[in-house]
Amino acid sequence: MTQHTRPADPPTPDTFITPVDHVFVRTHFGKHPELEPSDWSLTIEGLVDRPIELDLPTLLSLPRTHLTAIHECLGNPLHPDVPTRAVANLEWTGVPLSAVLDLAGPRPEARHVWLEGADTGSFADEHDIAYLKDLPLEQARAEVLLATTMNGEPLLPRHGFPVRAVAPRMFTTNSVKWLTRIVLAAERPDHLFTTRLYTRVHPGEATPRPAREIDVNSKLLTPGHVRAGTTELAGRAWSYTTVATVEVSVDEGPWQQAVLEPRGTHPTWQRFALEHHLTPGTHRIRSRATDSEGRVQPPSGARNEVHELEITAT
Ligand SMILES: Nc1nc2c(c(=O)[nH]1)N[C@H]1C(S)=C(S)[C@@H](COP(=O)(O)O)O[C@H]1N2
Ligand SMILES: [Mo]
Repeated sequence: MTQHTRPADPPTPDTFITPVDHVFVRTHFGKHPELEPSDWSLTIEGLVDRPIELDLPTLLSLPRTHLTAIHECLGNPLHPDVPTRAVANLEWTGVPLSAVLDLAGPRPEARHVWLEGADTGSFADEHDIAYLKDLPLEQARAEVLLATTMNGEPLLPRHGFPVRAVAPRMFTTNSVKWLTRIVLAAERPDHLFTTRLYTRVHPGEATPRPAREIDVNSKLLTPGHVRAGTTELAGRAWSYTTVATVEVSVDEGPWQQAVLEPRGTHPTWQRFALEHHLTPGTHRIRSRATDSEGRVQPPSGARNEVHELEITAT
């Protein structure tokens, strides 16, 4: 997977919306399609009463809604347990997927929505494949947007212009860019990106599950150099649900409860901060979030393990 070197962090821990030029970019096939708005169309087919092909003006004539949501890459699907913390918090405008599905009329046997992008290529020794993902129909109906703007601007080509799916509260692998085809089906598609990669065996379970709902996680965003004395150790925490507490530990010291910003109705990240007196020298800072369902970041060995940062106070 091409991992562009664009910084994934916002400029400061106070930044709520990540500026577009700080948003990470992921493309499995190493290049992104340049789609002309006049050539773009979206087909909705499969188990529907009325298969349709929508052009962009028709899509844009439908009512649009706003969403602010965390945007988090699972990481390299070949190494799903390695922490990467590629994360952003973004504002989207788009047409609810449910409105577009209603135009086609899913049949009662339809259980899954397949979302396919216009990009094709090779990945993990498979060739000439498309980028395809799927979601349970009910979940897709409830939450997914067909987004046309990011942070109030038309999507950039690298982020899926002219239309991408946004599946809030799920790993961003599910948010298919350059969306051109939707299929309603009774079954999940058997495909590299649906059943072979992007699946995880959860602790205590035997069968892998698709990587959808994001984990509880946090990221310290304090700069690497700070002034010695009382300073604020701050960052952002997020989860599939609301984050309930964040604790910070300095130099193996006890976990101390940070001040945590409440979350609004949208599935965004939350700011946390702890005031601490730092002596001159190097310090090891760690953060650990717990969500409202009691899920806690594990100490190690997981993609959402406790975040650790070394900072120098002078
Ligand atoms: N069509 C298509 N959609 C895609 C991908 C892709 O390679 N092709 N990558 C997915 C992955 S793994 C991630 S993390 C996000 C990245 O979105 P971004 O590049 O806009 O940040 O796009 C997702 N949607
Ligand atoms: Mo990703």
